[in-house]
Parts: sequence; structure tokens; C-alpha cells
Amino acid sequence: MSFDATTTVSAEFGIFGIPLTEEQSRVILLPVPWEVTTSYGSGASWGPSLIREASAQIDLYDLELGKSYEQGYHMLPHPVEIKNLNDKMKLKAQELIELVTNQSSDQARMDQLRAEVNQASHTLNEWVYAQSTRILENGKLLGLVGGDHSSPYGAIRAVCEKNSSDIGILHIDAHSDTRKAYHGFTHSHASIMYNVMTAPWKPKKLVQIGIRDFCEEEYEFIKSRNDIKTFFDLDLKRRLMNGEAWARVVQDIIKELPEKVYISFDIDGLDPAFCPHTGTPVSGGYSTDQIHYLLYELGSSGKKIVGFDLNEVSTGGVTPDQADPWDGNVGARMLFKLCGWSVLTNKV
Ligand SMILES: [Mn+2]
Repeated sequence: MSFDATTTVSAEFGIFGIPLTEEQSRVILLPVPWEVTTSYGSGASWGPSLIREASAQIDLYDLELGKSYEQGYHMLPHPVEIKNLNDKMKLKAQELIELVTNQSSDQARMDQLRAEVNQASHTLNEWVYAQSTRILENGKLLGLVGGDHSSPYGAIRAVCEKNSSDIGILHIDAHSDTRKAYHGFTHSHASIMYNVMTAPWKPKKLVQIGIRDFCEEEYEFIKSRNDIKTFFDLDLKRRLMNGEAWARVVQDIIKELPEKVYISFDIDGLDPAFCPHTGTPVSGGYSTDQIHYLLYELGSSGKKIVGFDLNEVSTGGVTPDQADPWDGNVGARMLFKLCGWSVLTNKV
């Protein structure tokens, strides 16, 4: 399908200025404005809006991806009801965090808040699962745009179920996200990979890269599982500092993955210079070039990208019109690469 790439579309729908409908597009992006359990910086619920706005300035032709965009990328409309639920429940989560931090003795109130927040997370997961299932059943390629890192749980479930769990997750993140619960929230952004790897539909393998902030309980969990391979940031950086090429490191990462790959990309896996307003930045991490190269090698390896998410791109708490556009700019470019490789590894 061809179209005039100079046509502009409203910022309210679509992505990258591509004037194609959901029906006409191969890649469907599901925006999830959710950050109920975020504990530190806020603004991830504005991530999809921020990225959508920044995406219009990306030149569609790409040396690696060619004219993949002609197959169509479409982002669904901003789900207002999800954002409203997020705003309401985030206040409750914050009240609970405050009570816990102040060692409150009001157990009844804390139990009630925890139950309400966990119920809201369940509602969100069911909504994301239903949306993702619908997109996949229509024969489309799925990408989810968060939101904090709890948002893709339902999408990962849908992709795992569709592929009989015969997939690996490539998880790019500063954090391991394998906490059993965080602040008593079972579906916290810090627990997504624990929840995924303990689900009945869990994927065959979890391959983590960039991990540099985790607690001992998470380390023990990772070590106890032979279906989790973690490339700690420290180890990868030592190899680079000893003169090894990134190309070689990347081959070792790709080797760990099965033939079908779901990418879960927390933007804080990057050096915070590329995502200064993300909720829980950690020094270290990767350049966009290093990740572009990883995606290029993965996309050229013969493996198939069966779904992806990009999460934790944030405004830093302000509304998108007041935000530093840099976070959205980097996020939009990463999203464009993910869309392109997803199309290129799923030839029709
Ligand atoms: Mn994460």
C-alpha cells in the first residue's frame, strides 16, 4: 500500500503522520495511559500522548527498515476511561504508600486501599488482554505503548497464549522487575516479570539485558530459574571495557532467545541521557545506537518478533504540552524501529 507521506493527520489518532486506519494497517499500537503503582517519578501515563505527538516529525524512510511503514502503523485512540481510572486509583495508591511509609496503625484503611488498587490493576489487565486478543485475532501485529511497566501484562498473556507459550521475552530494562509485590501491590510496575514468569501461560524463556537495580530477593529468584537468563549491565559493560565488541555481546544475547520473540522495552534500560524524565532512572545503560544495533541483528537473525511493548516514557509529571519533548522524541524513534522490525520479521 502506498500513500503520500507528507499528508498530516490529527494528533488525536494515528502515529508517525501515517494517514491509515486500523483496518488498513499491519501494526496496531495500543496506548495504555497507566501509572497507578509508580512510586517515584510520575508522568508515564502521558507516555502514549507524548510519543504520539513527537512521532509526527520522524522521516518515514529508514536505511534499515526501507519502506516497511507502507504496510501501515496505526495507534488506537487515547482510551479516556483508562486514563480516568488511572488518575482516580493513583491517588489511592499514593495514600497507601504514604500510610506504609509513615508506619500507620490504620490497618483497615491500608487493607481497603490495597484491595481497591489490586482490583483496578486486574481491571486494567483484563482490558489490555481483551484489546490485545482482538488485535491478534484480526491478524495484525501488536505493539503496546505504556504506561508504566505493569501495563503490558495482558498483552504478554495474549501473545503467549496465541503462540502456545513457545516464545522468549527480550526484556530491556534497568530493573529486573521480578519483585513478588511492591508496596503490597501484586501488579506493580516492579513485578511484571515475576508475574509473567509465574503465570500458567508463561513464556519458554525470559532474557533480560541492562539490569542494574534489583534487590536480593529478585537476584535469588532469577538464579533459581533456568528459564531466566539475565545479562547484568555490570557484566556487559565489563566485557565492553575489556575491548570486546558490542557485536559479539549482541550475538550472545540473541543466542539465548527461541525463534519467536516478544520485546518488552522499558525505556529506562537506556542511559538516562536518552530518557531524563522516566520514573525510576538509573545511571548506566545503553545508547540508542546500541539498541538499534541489537534490534538490527535480532531482526536479521531469522527470528520472528511476535509482539512488543515500549513503556515508562514519561513527561516527568507534567502534561504533554508542558513536557520536555526529548523523551517523546527518543521514544517515538524506538517505537518506529520496533514497528519496522516487527513487519520485516513477519513477511507475508
Ligand atoms: Mn521495568
